[in-house]
Amino acid sequence: NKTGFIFDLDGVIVDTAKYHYLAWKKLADELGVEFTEEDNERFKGVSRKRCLEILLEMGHIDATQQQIDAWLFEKNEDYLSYIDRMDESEILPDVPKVLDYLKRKKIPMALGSASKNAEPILQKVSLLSYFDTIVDGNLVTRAKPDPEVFLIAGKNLGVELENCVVFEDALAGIEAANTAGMTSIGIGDPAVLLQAKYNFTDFTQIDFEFLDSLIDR
Ligand code: G16
Ligand code: MG
Repeated sequence: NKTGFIFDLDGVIVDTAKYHYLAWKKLADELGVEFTEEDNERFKGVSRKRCLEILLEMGHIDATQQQIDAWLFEKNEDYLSYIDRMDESEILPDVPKVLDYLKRKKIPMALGSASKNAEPILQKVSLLSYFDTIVDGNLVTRAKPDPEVFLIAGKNLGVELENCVVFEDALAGIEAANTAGMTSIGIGDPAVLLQAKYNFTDFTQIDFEFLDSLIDR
């Protein structure tokens, strides 16, 4: 039975959350909305559009669609200015070790992200070639915890859903993977990612033996 691996982007492969935060913070300041790093936790894994909705709710701000589109554009332009400066040094610890190992074993791999900027980011950090399919915010209409992103990824990989393994750092992503009937692996705080089948603080905690146990089922 063929196994496939699906990786979330932000919080799993790179820490772009810090750049999302800076860009949202700038917009929040302009709008006079208080926005802390703790608030930013709620934005992880959530689509850009939904993030702005939450921000406007926080500030009790009503806006026209035209204003909303302008703010979404502005936030993204600011975010892209940070992305533009990214390089390999921003890959999270031991991610290449795991990607290399799976690639050598010819295991199909997908990216499953809510971001519309997933491809340029992977290109910036030189990891694009590892993935057989990129399923991102440009393809997906229903945000995590809806399983759509992972269902498309599994289909594109040609792997049965129960043979897909998902790495996720967000609670909504773990829920999405579980709903899809996939094996969920939480990357981050185990106290937060309670519903994950397995949990690791980061990829340095994952060894080849564990990866083999997922492959040979
Ligand atoms: C990422 C981030 C979210 C961000 C979303 C959309 O998701 O975690 O904070 O809001 O992408 O990003 P963009 O504005 O680039 O379309 P993931 O699924 O990679 O964790
Ligand atoms: Mg994430």
